[in-house]
Amino acid sequence: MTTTPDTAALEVAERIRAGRNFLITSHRNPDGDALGSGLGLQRLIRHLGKNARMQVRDGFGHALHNIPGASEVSVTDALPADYPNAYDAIFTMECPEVERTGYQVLPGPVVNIDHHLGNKMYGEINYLDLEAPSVGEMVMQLNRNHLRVPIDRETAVALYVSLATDTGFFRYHNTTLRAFEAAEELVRAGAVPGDVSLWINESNSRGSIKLLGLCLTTLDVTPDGKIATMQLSKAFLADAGATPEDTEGIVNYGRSIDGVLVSALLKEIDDKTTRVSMRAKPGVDVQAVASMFGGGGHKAASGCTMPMPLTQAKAKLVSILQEIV
Ligand SMILES: [Mn+2]
Repeated sequence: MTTTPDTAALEVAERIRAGRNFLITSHRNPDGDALGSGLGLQRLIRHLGKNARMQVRDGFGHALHNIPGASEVSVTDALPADYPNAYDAIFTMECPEVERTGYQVLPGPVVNIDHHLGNKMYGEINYLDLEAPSVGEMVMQLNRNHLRVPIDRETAVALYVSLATDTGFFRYHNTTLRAFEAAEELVRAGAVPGDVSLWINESNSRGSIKLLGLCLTTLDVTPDGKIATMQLSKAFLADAGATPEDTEGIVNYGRSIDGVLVSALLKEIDDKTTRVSMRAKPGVDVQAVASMFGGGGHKAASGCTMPMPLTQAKAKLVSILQEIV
């Protein structure tokens, strides 16, 4: 029997209706979709008179603190002591592998909600929809078809953040009719796109812009013009007065160059470990490259950790990328 996204959504709705106490989490280094989808779901569950709260393993930048409910999200290393017994479900938003949560959620009543290719289906319920522009939009489908809670302004803003950030503010190829239909519903419910854009796109920290400047000085494009790499050595963070969250988005600058098909940012973790973020234009699948090193993501945006120093990782990565572009 094949499970369609909507039959899985029905199972999720039944689980919510039957229960009363829920935990919500997402991946490490949570982004706009992680937090927006989780906080949107939290508000819908609370509207049904049930308890839901969100916790994540890592902190997040001040822009995302503008999402309604973000100040209530607990950033903590461990699940509550009463997990799993006291909970009817834990929702793992946007996590293709269970390890991405940074928590020991298994064994437990896990509801896996995600739109990434290659999701490992580790949940008791796996609500997966590869066509969804964002996981927040999947929460909207769950609500529209099954929960039927009126979406208030705060919920709309949280879900709009998920949609806008995952589509690159309606620029990427996941900016489908579905994405605009979701946007229409959220704007009708009170989300103000200009406000969200101001606090996401135009409230960078000084450290993040200084860090971007340092990384841009390392920009290297292969002779064929197709692969751009940048490096982020450990010293850059201190020199720029930046935090780890300030590295977000830097990799996109390489992809924005005319003719470049793949951009990679190589981050020095220590002298034996390099973290790689990759972004691709359509036609190139960086997820396939990330998976060679145990990483994941999707075709256009993926990441992995390479067990070697930065310089060696760069040479190895470029040679692999040259074979696929
Ligand atoms: Mn997403």
